[in-house]
Amino acid sequence: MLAAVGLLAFAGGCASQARVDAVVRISEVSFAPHEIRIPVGGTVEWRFEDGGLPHEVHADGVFDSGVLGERTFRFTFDTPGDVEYRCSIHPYMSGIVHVG
Ligand SMILES: [Cu+2]
Repeated sequence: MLAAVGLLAFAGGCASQARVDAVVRISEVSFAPHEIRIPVGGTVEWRFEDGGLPHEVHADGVFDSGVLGERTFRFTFDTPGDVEYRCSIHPYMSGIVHVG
């Protein structure tokens, strides 16, 4: 019951935000988890938690977070398919979103 009340309070506080279907943490120069699956229309949130080290999450022609230090970036995927993305600053950082 207490948990339900807490969840309602959280949802109320974020009423203007899209629901987040998956979270990817950016730390130690990598994306975790590397691979995620979301429904069509789902939103992914990337959390930049690498001590202020800048990263830029980028998928060609789909989205680009811009260079960020400690912030979050969200993107909503409206098209089914697989979207591979990388960090523009560290090209060996990569991840994939399976949509649908
Ligand atoms: Cu990076």
